[in-house]
Amino acid sequence: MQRRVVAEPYKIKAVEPIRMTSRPEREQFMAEAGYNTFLLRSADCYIDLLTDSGTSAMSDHQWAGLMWGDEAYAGSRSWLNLERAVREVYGYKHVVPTHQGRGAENLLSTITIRPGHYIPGNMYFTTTRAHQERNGGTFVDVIIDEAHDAQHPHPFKGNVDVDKLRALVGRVGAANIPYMSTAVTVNLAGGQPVSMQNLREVKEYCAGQGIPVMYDATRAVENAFFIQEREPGYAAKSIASILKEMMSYSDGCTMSGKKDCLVNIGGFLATNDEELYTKACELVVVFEGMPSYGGLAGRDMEAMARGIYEMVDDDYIAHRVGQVRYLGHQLLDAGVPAVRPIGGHAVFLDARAFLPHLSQDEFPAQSLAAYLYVDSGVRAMERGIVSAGRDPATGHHRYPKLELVRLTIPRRVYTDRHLDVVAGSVLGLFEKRDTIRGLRMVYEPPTLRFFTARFQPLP
Ligand code: PLI
Repeated sequence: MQRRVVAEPYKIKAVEPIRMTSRPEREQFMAEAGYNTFLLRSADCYIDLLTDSGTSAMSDHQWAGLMWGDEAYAGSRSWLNLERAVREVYGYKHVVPTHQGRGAENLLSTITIRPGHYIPGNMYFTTTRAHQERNGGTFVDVIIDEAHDAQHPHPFKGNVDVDKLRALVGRVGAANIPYMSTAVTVNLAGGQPVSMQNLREVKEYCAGQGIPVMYDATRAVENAFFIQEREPGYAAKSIASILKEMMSYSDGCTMSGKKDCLVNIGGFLATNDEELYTKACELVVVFEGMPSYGGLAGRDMEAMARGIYEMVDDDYIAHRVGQVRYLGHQLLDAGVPAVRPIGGHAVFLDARAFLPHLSQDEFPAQSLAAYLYVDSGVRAMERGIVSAGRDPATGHHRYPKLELVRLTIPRRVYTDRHLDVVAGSVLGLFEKRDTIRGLRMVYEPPTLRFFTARFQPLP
């Protein structure tokens, strides 16, 4: 008898055609793009798993919200709806809208970080660290060691190691730490969650030291799902109530609405701190716009407000994470090395283990992503040495332990059948992995190099 399956908690109302290209075409496109998947045209990608950022399919209710958006320069109804949604669903007092997550990171970093400051965080994220460094700060990784081990099965691999945090405070002093930066979930660790217990402990410790806790809440709903699934005492609680409790152990957050909030653009800074809020309102007008639109059209704020209520639907989030897992387990079951446990937004191939014959200087993850595109038109993203960039102090490459290719699943966009195609292509490459060669970098921009760097194949 067939096992009961859980299908998508939505049906399809509009479709966007996609096109398969020929292998010679893809070889040419990849060469023209300098072996950097960021530089491909989307029309040339059959299944686009570059990112889950801004690539979600909006609901009919959100699309209706676009038409309903209030485009008034000041005091727009859509802004008030967004403010209310953030207050109700996340529980913060104050909201400052921004054009996307890095706009909020810019506000937070510019307001709080001074040269000589240290910012502890549970693994770096590219744009977050770039803003910390731009303001003279130094990022310090205080994630648990297990997070750097692709194969470790820890259920909450995003957890902060409170001893590492304590050691940093002992070394540099709490006065030199403007805030603790906690990401829920941790993107570059593989979309790994932080437990409620850890969030509570970190807040308790930081409160004792007078250090504010700021979340990167970009994928906090996915984190809430893992807490519901894995942490004792949470199985019967709703995603909405778990999210609220998570947020209660922070003083505020930066947010890229392009992920959890199911929109194509948008973000915000939220906080319970009056002084940070006042300063953010003063600064946002310089970079983004009035504190009542922050670089967003009224329709974008309306769509984000509606997305915020949709994202905490228990069926939606269970399906979303389940679909990522559906792909991940096909690969793991066939022996393909990927980060375990499978995270919330993506399957991360372990390029070190996949291509043990390549050194990290030969950019194994960058190369594997290029081969995958040429094989099947599937676009993935490097998350390894190229993304890690150079140490500003020494100018040398940073060598992250995790050398990964991210297969990122957009929300409500692809069917399981598309993911079967992806799995088939990865499995085919795994069978002939010995033939995969490395790359050399021929162009490198000074910051966030992964976006525009160019490569050539090694002989
Ligand atoms: O792309 P933004 O500026 O809306 O958000 C920046 C950002 C902040 N934090 C985290 C955890 C992110 O994942 C993030 C953006 N992520 C992208 C673009 C991604 O492809 O993962």
